[in-house]
Amino acid sequence: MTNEGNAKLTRREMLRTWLAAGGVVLAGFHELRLPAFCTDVKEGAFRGGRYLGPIEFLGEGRIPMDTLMDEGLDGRLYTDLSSISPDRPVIPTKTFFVRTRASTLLDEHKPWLIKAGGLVNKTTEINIADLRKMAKPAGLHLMECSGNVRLGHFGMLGVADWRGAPVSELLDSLKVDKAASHVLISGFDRYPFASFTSVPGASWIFSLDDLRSSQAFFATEMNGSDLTKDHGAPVRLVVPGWYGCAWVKWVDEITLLGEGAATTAQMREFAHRTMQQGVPELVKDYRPVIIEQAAMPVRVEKWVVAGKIKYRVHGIAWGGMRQVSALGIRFSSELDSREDFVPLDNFEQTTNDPWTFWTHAWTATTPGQYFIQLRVKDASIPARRLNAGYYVRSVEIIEI
Ligand SMILES: Nc1nc2c(c(=O)[nH]1)N[C@H]1C(S)=C(S)[C@@H](COP(=O)(O)O)O[C@H]1N2
Ligand SMILES: [Mo]
Repeated sequence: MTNEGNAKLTRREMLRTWLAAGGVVLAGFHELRLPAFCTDVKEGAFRGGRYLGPIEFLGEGRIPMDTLMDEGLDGRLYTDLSSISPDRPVIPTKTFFVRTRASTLLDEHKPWLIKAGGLVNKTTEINIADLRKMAKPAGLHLMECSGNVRLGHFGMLGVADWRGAPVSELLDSLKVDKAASHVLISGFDRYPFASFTSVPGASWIFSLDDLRSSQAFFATEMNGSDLTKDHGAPVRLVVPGWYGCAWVKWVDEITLLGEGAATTAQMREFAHRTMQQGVPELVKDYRPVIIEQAAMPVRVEKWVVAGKIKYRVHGIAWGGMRQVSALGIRFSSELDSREDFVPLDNFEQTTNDPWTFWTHAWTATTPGQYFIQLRVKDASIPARRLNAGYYVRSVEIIEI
């Protein structure tokens, strides 16, 4: 069974899982043929070397990856991020993570209407054809589930190429009252069965300013095709830079509200994961669910170069509002080590959204278990999750 909330493993649990899981796993031949392993090895520390295979991350569970599991509210697909590379920065729709599958009660082929009301001149219904007319290419954006868990190999994270209608344009067409400061956006939420893990209903209330500044849009297409049912067909909200919990799927209602609006059940459910202070009752006390700067390794490769074993770490950085010039990495045998972070070998961020790929060469000095941890050098950059160790991954090194 999958459980989004089950993110924390104690150190003892991790050690136990390691013992059960064993150490090094070599890749099948199909892995060895991936172009990503070959393109950039001409440069630097791995020139002339031979790739021996990937090392698996320990203590992350044995969940099937890239596979749709369960139904409805409990439906999940965890994306295997271990083979992503700069030449394929977009996750194909088929393996893009899913958190909550479409309800069997939902018929996306019936004429779909979005009810627009509240503090507007006149209550209206927006149809999909109108929305499609307003849609334009929106580019690559990253979505991460705020409950992106270690047990799912942090596979609730992905980048897609979107097309949609800007929220700001749609709001302008609605003749919004002066008194409106916020907007409730909600999605179809009727399911035939109760969930083991989630409260049904996805409604989020945004300030109008936040929606404008984030350049949010109502997406009708993903990766060049109409949205699939599980990803929110016929229309979902995309809020670039925000956690997925605000990217409402199957949008069927837009309601303009004033300052005093109360938070929705979903906002309250996600308060802890989105690092709010307590569980805010009022929307004005609920902070934007912006993804702060984060980074993690996605693949550790074992190489032999000039007769010596070397490790090549591939990773990603994502989130944040300001670009960072350097990221530090640390390989330590203790989670709370005092050792310093060293700058990543190859990291150059040109945008916060979507992700940035990086690599780093590492020679382990002794066999054993290592925690791989990253840190933003500039302490003024918000990175609470990263700094709290949320994305620490570990490997067992047998050969040095
Ligand atoms: N209507 C609706 N929209 C929803 C949800 C939901 O349960 N119902 N889940 C949200 C959460 S928590 C996430 S992380 C994203 C996941 O989108 P995906 O399944 O397309 O990856 O959708 C969001 N939109
Ligand atoms: Mo989520």
